[in-house]
Amino acid sequence: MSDADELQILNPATEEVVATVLAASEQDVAAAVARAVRAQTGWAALAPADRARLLRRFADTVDAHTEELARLEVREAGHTLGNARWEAGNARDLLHYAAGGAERLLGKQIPVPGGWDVTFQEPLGVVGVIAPWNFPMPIAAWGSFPALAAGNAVVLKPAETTPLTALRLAALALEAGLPEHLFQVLPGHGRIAGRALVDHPDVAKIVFTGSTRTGREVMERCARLVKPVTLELGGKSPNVVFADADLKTALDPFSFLDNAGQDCCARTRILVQETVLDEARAFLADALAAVVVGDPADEKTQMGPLISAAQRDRVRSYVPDGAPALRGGAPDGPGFWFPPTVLTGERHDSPAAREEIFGPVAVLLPFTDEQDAVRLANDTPYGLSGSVWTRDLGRALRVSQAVRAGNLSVNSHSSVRYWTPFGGYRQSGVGRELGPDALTAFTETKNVFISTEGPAQ
Ligand code: TXE
Repeated sequence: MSDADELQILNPATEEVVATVLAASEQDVAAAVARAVRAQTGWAALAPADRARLLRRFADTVDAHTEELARLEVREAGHTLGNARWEAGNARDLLHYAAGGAERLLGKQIPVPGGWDVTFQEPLGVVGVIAPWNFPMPIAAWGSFPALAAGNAVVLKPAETTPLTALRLAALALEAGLPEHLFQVLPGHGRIAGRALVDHPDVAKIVFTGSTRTGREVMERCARLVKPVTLELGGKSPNVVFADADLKTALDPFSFLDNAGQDCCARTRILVQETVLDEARAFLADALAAVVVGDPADEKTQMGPLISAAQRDRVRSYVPDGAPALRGGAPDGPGFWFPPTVLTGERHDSPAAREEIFGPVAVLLPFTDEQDAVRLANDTPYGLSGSVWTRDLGRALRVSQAVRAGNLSVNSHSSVRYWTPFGGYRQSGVGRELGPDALTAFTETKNVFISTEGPAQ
C-alpha cells in the first residue's frame, strides 16, 4: 500500500463497507504535530477553571450524542449495543472526571531551610495516543482526555479498522468549543502514521495500547529520544475459583466472552479447584450453549463477531478441529463469527493456555490447593487482571496479595472504572491510566526553591 492510501472500514457482522477514510502519511503527521504545538501553547495559558469549563462542555456534547456514537461503534467494531452505549457513557464520564482534575492539579510545598520550596505539575506539550480496535472509543478517551485536562494537546492515531468513533469525538470537541487542533485524530497505518508519531521529536509522550510485540517496538523507538511511554499491552488473566465459591457467579462466561473475548482483561485461564472441576465443566457447558451470539445491533444479542477475518483466523488457529472443548453456537454466513469455546484438554504450558488469543476462547485448568492456585496464576509473562473467588476472607486477601497483576477483583469480575487506576505488571505494560493520578502522568514535575535570605548587611 502507498503512503496515501485509503482505509476501508468494514462492518464485522456483515462484511459490508461502512466508510472509507484517508490514511495519514508521515507528512500529515508532521503537519498535525506542528498545529498541535501551536494549539497547546494557548491551551496551557488558559486558567484551569476555563479548561475545565470547556471540557465539561465537551462532556455535555458527547452526552447529547451517546446513542449516535454507540450505533457507530456497533457498525465499525461489531460491539453489542449495550456495550457500545456503556462505552460512549464512559467517554463522557471520563471527561467530567478529568475536567475536575484540571483544577486540582496540585503541587507540593516542601519544608527546606533558607527559603520556600514548591513543586508544579506542568504539561508535557503534545501527547501522541495510539489506540487499538478492541475498545476504540474508551481507549481513545483514556489516553486523550486526562492529557487534555492537564494542559496538553493530543494527536490520536486510531486503529486501521476502527477510526470512526474517534473521528466523531474530535468533531464533537470542536462543536463544544475546544480550540482548533488541540485534539486531532489521524487515521492511518501503524507502521506509517503510528511510527511517525512515535519518532516525532515534538511529541513529548506516547500512550500506546495494543499488542506486547508492537508495544516493545514503540518503547524501543521512544528510548532513542528518551520519550516517556505508557503501555497497555496484552493479558492472559486468571479466574481463580476455589471449591467454596458460588460457582454460578464465579464461572459467568462473560468474564471471558465480553466483547467476543477481545478484551485485554478477559479471564481466559479458568483455574478451578479440582474437587469441583466436574461441576464447573457441567455448568460451563450449559452456560456456553445459552449465549446469544448474533446481530450486535439487536438489543437481545449478548455476543457479536470478531473484528476481522484475520482475527478470526488467529483465534481459530488455537482451536484445532476435534480439540476437547465445550462450545456454544455462532451464526453462519457473512461476518467474522466464532463460537464461545472453553478448551478442556490443555496443559497450563500449552500455547492456548499461555498466549493471548483475543477471541471467545478460554482454557479450563484444575488446581489442587491455594499454593498451587497462586503458582499457576502467576505462571504467565503477563499481569494485567484477574479474579479470585472464595468465601474465606483470609484466603481472598492472601491470594489477592500474591497474584502479580495490576487489576484484581475478589468475588467479582468487575471491569475498568475511570476513577480507579488501570494497568499491568510485567509484559502487560508500563505505567497506569485512569484513577486519581491520571493527569499527573501527563505532566513534568518542576521544583522551585525561593530563597528567603534578606539583602546582605
Ligand atoms: O495490534 P497492534 P493488532 C493484541 C491481541 C491481538 C494482537 C494483534 O492479542 O490479537 O494484539 O492486534 C498501531 N508503530 N491486542 O495487530 O499492532 C496500530 O495501527 C506505532 C491487545 O491490531 O499492537 C494500532 O493503532 N504504532 C490489545 C495499534 O498500534 C503501530 C488491543 C495496535 O495495533 C505500529 C489490541 C508501529 N510499528 C490488540 N504497528 C490490548 N492491550 O487490549 C501497529 N501500530
